[in-house]
Amino acid sequence: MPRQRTVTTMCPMNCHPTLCGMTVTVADDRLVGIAGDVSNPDSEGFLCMRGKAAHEIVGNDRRLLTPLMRSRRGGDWHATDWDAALDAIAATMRAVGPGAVGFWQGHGNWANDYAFGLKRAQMDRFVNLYGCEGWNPAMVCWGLGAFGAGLTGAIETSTKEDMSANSELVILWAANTVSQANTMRHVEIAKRRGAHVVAIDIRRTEASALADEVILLRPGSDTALALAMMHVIVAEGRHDAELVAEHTLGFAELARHLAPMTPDWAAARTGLPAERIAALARRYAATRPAMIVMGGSSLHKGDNGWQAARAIACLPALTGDYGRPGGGLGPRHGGRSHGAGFADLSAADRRTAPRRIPNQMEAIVAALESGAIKVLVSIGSNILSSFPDSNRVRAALARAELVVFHDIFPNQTMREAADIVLPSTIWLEEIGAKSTNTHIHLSDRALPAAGAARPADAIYRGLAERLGVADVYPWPDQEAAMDAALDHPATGHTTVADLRAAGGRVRLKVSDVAYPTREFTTPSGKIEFVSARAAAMGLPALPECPDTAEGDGLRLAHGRTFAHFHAFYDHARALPTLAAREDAPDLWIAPADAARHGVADGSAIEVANTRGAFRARAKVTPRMPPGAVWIRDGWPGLNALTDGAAVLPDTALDAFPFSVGQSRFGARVRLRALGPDPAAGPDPAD
Ligand SMILES: Nc1nc2c(c(=O)[nH]1)N[C@H]1C(S)=C(S)[C@@H](COP(=O)(O)OP(=O)(O)OC[C@H]3O[C@@H](n4cnc5c(=O)[nH]c(N)nc54)[C@H](O)[C@@H]3O)O[C@H]1N2
Ligand SMILES: Nc1nc2c(c(=O)[nH]1)N[C@H]1C(S)=C(S)[C@@H](COP(=O)(O)OP(=O)(O)OC[C@H]3O[C@@H](n4cnc5c(=O)[nH]c(N)nc54)[C@H](O)[C@@H]3O)O[C@H]1N2
Ligand code: SF4
Ligand SMILES: [Mo]
Repeated sequence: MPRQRTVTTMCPMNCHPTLCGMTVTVADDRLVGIAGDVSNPDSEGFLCMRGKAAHEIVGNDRRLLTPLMRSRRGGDWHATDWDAALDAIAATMRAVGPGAVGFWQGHGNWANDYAFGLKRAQMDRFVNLYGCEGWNPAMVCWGLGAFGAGLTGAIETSTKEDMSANSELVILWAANTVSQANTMRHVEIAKRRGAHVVAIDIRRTEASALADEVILLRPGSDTALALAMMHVIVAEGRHDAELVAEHTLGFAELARHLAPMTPDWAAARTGLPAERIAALARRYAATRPAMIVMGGSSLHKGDNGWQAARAIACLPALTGDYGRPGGGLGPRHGGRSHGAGFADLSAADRRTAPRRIPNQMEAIVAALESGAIKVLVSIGSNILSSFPDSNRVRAALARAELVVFHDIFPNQTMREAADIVLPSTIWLEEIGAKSTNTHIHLSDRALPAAGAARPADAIYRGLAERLGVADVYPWPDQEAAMDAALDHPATGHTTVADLRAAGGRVRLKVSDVAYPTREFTTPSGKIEFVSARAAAMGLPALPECPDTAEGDGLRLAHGRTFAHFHAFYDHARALPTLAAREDAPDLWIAPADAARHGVADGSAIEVANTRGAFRARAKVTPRMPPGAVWIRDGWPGLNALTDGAAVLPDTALDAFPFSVGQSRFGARVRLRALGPDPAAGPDPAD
């Protein structure tokens, strides 16, 4: 009998604020089983179907296990070794110079690092010390929403435990079960305690099942709803005048500004009856404490941009809910608790060259187009799938001299745009840690590296050695690097050895309630209804609802499902369980819109606009209101439809430590029936 041992680790997907504990059993360096970690206080043994499917990563015959090179894109790959691959990369980098080299990272780099930030910082450290370009990935994800909330003054979030213990009203504002399962367990506890639950979405979601009330509005109209709620609260004197006077800036201007933004005004924009809007505002004002669980990403893609977050974050300030247990803003992707932090090892203060290409998605694409960036190294990101306006991105990548790709499976970006492939270790073959809003969890190494797979730090070390860059990896090993990152008051200066001794985790020294002292994240330290900082950036000082051009066609809205993590694992085709669960891209269409376009449920359709076309399968469902369509992200080719234009001017990019230069991701689309056979749709593996 081989000797079995059990290792405590974390699921390799980053559904933050949900991150789930996992125990793996190994025998003779082979995986025997994966189970939910019942001792994990965040997930309490829960693993969703994606987490359970993670065992299909191990020993998967589609895995990348050797470095690959090809002499021209579209040509055949041939196997090589790390030394030859790194020699070739370093030679091109030397030839073009640091200024023409860019490093980009995505979620794959944080499979056992999310919200700990060591692996993210290790890329940045190489970038800073070598003096090349490198961008902060928050901009593709949660940065824009945090920017809007941050202008108002509320970036921190309160914990799920605070919600279940204290909230009397929970508003799930573009937040869904499939993207943050562990939060929802606490919504259920709050509900059993008597809390009222409202879900605001553009379609009837999985979270609707939890809700006492479901409010379905037009995509991108959330700013109008939030402003009209503020109008009702202020016009009817339902705000907390004392706390508003003490902790906010610009209330009188806000009150004047809100005057025309009546429920009728918002009804025309949201499609909701005015009485419904007024009733929601009155319930919100009358119920203390009330927690708004604001979506992290999908809410801020398309017409809302940052404005919805800016406006929604004003609501708890009117009712005096910030700093109150059970009140304010709840768990959000990318959000952190009060007091959270880790040591920053990115050597940002030692950058050897000024930055030239800003943290702006569109600027990266433009830099590839102009030749300002000639070498792109992509670590754990499927950029052709995740960036909008992908036809433009593909053409931009085609101009690069060298595209390097570090991943565990092939995907669209590798097939269409890469020149050199470096195989990555999987989460079980590395040591790392992941942080929830309350804990730091060790994700310990369980298996030896398969084939020639190596972690990302092998790239930085190998290139630094060849290019003569000092101090890129000043630690004896990754465990020592982790100890350096853990050396922070928020962890109690813990170490990997301490974490192991404590069963894999320590509680962070954080407050469950955000802004417990009501010192906010603004220049004034108050909640800023009027923001001089916004005005200085050339943005409106007060929360505003931009009039979005209507345009032709159906609005395309985004989100997640149970069966995918973005485009992980070759767009989920490499894991049989996930591929079987979603065998083709389903586009949600309202019955009336489907009838108008002659589209039948389950039939193949073309979704198109002036930027591009995408083939999908029609999911005709009364859960989707007319006027919009919805699809989950991560399908190859989907982003051919979406808008890559920058949302914010460059003047706004440095307001916060995280990056905010998101592209719009908006799209209006038209549908065309292709026939009854869904097999006419794309095979993403092609
Ligand atoms: N249309 C549309 N586009 C979107 C979104 C949307 O809602 N709609 N959402 C956006 C958001 S919020 C995000 S965060 C981005 C995500 O964008 P990215 O961060 O680029 O994520 P993926 O496209 O899934 O690419 C991640 C890659 O990492 C690989 N990977 C997995 N594990 C490992 C590992 O251990 N090591 C390495 N090296 N690689 C690994 C996966 O196989 C995958 O190919 O997409 C954005 N794009
Ligand atoms: N299963 C799964 N979970 C994930 C991820 C994943 O890929 N798969 N990715 C993780 C990452 S990186 C991120 S950024 C987060 C995403 O975090 P979130 O944005 O919080 O979650 P989503 O599920 O993408 O979107 C939530 C809801 O927003 C709705 N929505 C879309 N547009 C609008 C709108 O204009 N107004 C309103 N009111 N609602 C709208 C969608 O219908 C969806 O139900 O999820 C994380 N969790
Ligand atoms: S919810 Fe996310 S983190 Fe939890 S098991 Fe599922 S995929 Fe993993
Ligand atoms: Mo994201």
